[in-house]
Amino acid sequence: MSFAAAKHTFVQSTSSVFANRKEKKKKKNVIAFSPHQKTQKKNLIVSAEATKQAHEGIAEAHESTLASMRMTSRNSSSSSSSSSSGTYAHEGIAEAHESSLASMRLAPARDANTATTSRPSSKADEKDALYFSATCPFCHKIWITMLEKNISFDGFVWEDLENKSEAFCKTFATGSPDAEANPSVPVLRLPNGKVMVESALVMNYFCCNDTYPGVDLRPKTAEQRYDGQLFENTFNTVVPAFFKCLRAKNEAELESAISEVEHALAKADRCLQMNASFGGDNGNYCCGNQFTSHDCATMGFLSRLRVVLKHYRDYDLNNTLQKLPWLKSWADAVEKRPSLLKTYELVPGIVGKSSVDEAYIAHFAKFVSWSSAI
Ligand SMILES: N[C@@H](CCC(=O)N[C@@H](CS)C(=O)NCC(=O)O)C(=O)O
Repeated sequence: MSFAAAKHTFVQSTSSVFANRKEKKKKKNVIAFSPHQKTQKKNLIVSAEATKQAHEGIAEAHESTLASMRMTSRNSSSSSSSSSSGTYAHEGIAEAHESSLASMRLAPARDANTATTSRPSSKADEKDALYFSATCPFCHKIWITMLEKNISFDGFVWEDLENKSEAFCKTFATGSPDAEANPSVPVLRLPNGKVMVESALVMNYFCCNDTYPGVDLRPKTAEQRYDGQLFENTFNTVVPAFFKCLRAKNEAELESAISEVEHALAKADRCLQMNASFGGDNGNYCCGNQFTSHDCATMGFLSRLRVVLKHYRDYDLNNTLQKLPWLKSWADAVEKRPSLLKTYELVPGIVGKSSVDEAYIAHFAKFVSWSSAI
């Protein structure tokens, strides 16, 4: 199918998606989380039992990684930050990036009063720490990467985002370019005290570091690197649109946000169509037959679109994928990866939910204020 034809079908399908949604709106009420459920989530503490289950379910090579995972201490009185606003650092990143490019100029000289030559410091204590959330889609990139590369890592610190530990908040402030920002996972602290933030960068640290040889997830050729990165950047424009869907306050806002989701996915589909290495006998990963970090950086978001938007907004990702054949082939390929399936298997035990879907739905509850009666 040519792109023009696919696009035409896509536009048609978009209107029928809305028609279907309006139909269903009369039939079903979206379940919004009650204040009681929210409180329960707030008080969530990963139990020793859940941790044990996670240990038991782990693949052999990854066993030692999770075997020593530890929860941080919960000293709420000294915690310097609250996450009740539900801020996602990634949200609106496309716009933020655009405006930061637009305003890129020589930085003004620092005012003598504010200039500093000292560095923010983090105590080196000979121990890696990766502050993490099992349901966070950004952390998911790193988790998949580590499983794919068979990285044995004993520094996981599973953060409860509703009750952030002091150690996490301090470490984030040490490494973030914006020390005042709401602390977000993932954050990696190395034994020498260096702190890294931003999931894509931490993921690449694990991909490019010879300490973790494993399978090479970097595309083999420069052209494939281009194609993989173009796909990753383009696919990830769905992220702010996804949050807009959740935050929508009325039907009109929701429809516009859903159009943005569909548009982002149509662009990702087009990237694959334009990529000569992709499809059929060439293989259905975004760089063709080689599974790469660009797949790791994107595939975890499919389940959020599928499960979370279905639950809160009655949006059916499968309907959209039917109209986007290249993206569907990619989704079919990456969603079979044992690494991804392993994370799905482990999530419920780590966060104390009965299924991975329930865990993801709970993770995003705080973003949904308007309950569309779909
Ligand atoms: N751009 C960041 C986004 C990270 C992010 O938004 N993480 C969420 C969890 S999925 C978070 O920690 N939010 C802070 C909060 O909930 O208070 C990245 O890619 O690492």
